[in-house]
Amino acid sequence: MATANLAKLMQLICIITTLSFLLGCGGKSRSNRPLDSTSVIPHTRGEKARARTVFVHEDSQYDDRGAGHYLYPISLQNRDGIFDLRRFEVRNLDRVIEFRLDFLRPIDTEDLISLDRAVDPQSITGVRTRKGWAFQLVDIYIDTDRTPGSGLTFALPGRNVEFNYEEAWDHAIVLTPGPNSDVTNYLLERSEYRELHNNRKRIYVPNDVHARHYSLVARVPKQQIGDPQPDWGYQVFVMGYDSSNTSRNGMFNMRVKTFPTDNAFGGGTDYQGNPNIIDILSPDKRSQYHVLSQYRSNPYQKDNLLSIVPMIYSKGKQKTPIFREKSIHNAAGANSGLIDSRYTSPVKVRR
Ligand SMILES: [Ca+2]
Ligand SMILES: [Ca+2]
Repeated sequence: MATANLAKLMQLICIITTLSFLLGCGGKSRSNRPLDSTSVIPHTRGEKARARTVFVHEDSQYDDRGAGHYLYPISLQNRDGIFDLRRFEVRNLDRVIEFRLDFLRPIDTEDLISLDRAVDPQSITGVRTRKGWAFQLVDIYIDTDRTPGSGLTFALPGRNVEFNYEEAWDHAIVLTPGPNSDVTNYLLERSEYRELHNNRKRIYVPNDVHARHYSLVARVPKQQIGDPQPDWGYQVFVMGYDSSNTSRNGMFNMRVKTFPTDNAFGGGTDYQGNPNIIDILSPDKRSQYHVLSQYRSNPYQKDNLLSIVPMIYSKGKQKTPIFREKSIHNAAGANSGLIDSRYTSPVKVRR
């Protein structure tokens, strides 16, 4: 009798398991997509009820081409999409602000590219992937006070872009797959970037950063940057990581040159003027290519003009930012071929 009951029970468990498995599977296509906004990552579960999204930006797909024609490094050409940001979300938790970046392709947790080993023999030991990802370097810039001229208008070294005076950033967060101390030491030791050195407290390299299947998730204590407000502006740069780039104009970003190499993107120039950024927050592909291609790159660095990248603001919660004509399109009209005077007036070259 007891055996018969047990058999029935086992049968019931089997049916329930099968049903829940079938209901849980949303088909093949879902498994290829990044987690959606309702997904709960394990370490936020306890705080889910209090979690509050203060900013969301859905970025274009297939715009991991920087200024429009950038090509992946030869060593990463079979990993198309790993630098393509799909979604950026900022959440206000109890004592921390959480930044979540979803990419088009899964995050590589191991650095298996032989090139990287050649560049950095230490990577064989797993040093570079100890945080769970290998190839993406990310800057997040935040304008917290919305006060023209308050904050910094230059980007971190090697990014080769600037911000508008009206949209100067107050805080930057750097997500590096390498040791945090590499960045903090760089900021501390490179006194030739005097303004950057003096403002190094504005730049935060979080310890609490994790790679998920398609995402990088970083948490920053509010005491570092304050309580997030709905009118804060954000910009995100997705770059390749190059542990060896600590040159005069470089801070662990992979360079974009004329032709791709194993350790550089292609589609830029062999000088120092083109942005070394592969994806930014942009209303669409076209506006991104337009913004990032407003540069002049010369053998003589003083003649260079850097692209000016707009901040993205969202007054309401969870709204895709409005297309901001004045900042993003050139004033003369996108099709005229003329460059907005903002881009051609002299720009101070900051070293
Ligand atoms: Ca994108
Ligand atoms: Ca973009």
